[in-house]
Amino acid sequence: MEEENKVELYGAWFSPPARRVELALKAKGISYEWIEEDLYNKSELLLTYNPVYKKVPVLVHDGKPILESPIILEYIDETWKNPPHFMPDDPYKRAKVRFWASFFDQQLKFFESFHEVLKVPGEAQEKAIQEVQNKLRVMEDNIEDIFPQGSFHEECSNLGLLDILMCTSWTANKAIEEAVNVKLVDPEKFPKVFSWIAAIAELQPVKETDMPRDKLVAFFRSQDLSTAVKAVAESRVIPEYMDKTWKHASFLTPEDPYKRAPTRFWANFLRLRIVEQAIGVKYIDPEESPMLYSWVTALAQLPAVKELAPPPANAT
Ligand SMILES: N[C@@H](CCC(=O)N[C@@H](CS)C(=O)NCC(=O)O)C(=O)O
Repeated sequence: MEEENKVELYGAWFSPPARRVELALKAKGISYEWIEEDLYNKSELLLTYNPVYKKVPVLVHDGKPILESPIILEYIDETWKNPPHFMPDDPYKRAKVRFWASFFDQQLKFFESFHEVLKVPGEAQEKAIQEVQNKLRVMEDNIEDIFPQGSFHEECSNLGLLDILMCTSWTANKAIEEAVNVKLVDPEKFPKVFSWIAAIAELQPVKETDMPRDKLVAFFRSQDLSTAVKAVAESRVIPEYMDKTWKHASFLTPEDPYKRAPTRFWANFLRLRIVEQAIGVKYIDPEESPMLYSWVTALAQLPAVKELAPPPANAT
């Protein structure tokens, strides 16, 4: 028989959605067991509890799994009715909180869109930064809709659902800013958003559940594709140079310029596959593109390619 009121939280140390749930449990004074998942080698239990997304966080309460962090936060609020109350009583205010929570997760994507900035080099990175800032601008310009009195501090003393969403991505986002060396939540451009986050960050349960910043910076630096992609992309030039210089073993680029063009074009896919292996991010879906996937997978298995490929990503 299940132990009554047993609470388990499946999370990953670097996961802002998992931190949301941890902060909610801490703020309400609920005892729980944290179960660290290796997201590159997921446990059978995680896959059983969350067969749809196979993601953390999963809250297991008395043996019942609850999925998706905003839904988990509401579940916690409705099950443990002591303060802080994450949702307002008034249905209209509740609707507004849900509206902004949805904007936060579906549009601003406070963590994912920052993470996107890590994955792309050069102009694409500038575009990704611009996109994040356009969404932040929407929040900045509408902050009175979130806090009608315009007072964050007063409202922050009762940690609400939006506060939780905002502050649990903050340390990870700052770590990304540091790893990539860009300022995304610029206090001068977004003073209201910035001071909101700064006020929540001072609350005790927020401090207690904060993520290890240095470890995050190192983790994100190891994932910084803006430099990794550049290195691999430039490495495509070298085989062509070798081919042209030592002509006795020409195996890489066809002589015919027309044939050379597609070779260069498709070389990108091999590059992506190697990058996938290095950082554990999937670009080529084996179900959507089975032939392409099996070709690049076979190539990546060649001893010469294998020997030189970067080591696989390690999540822990
Ligand atoms: N919408 C989900 C997002 C959860 C999520 O993206 N979790 C990531 C860690 S930050 C994960 O488990 N990734 C594993 C994977 O994608 O395979 C939530 O809010 O709970």
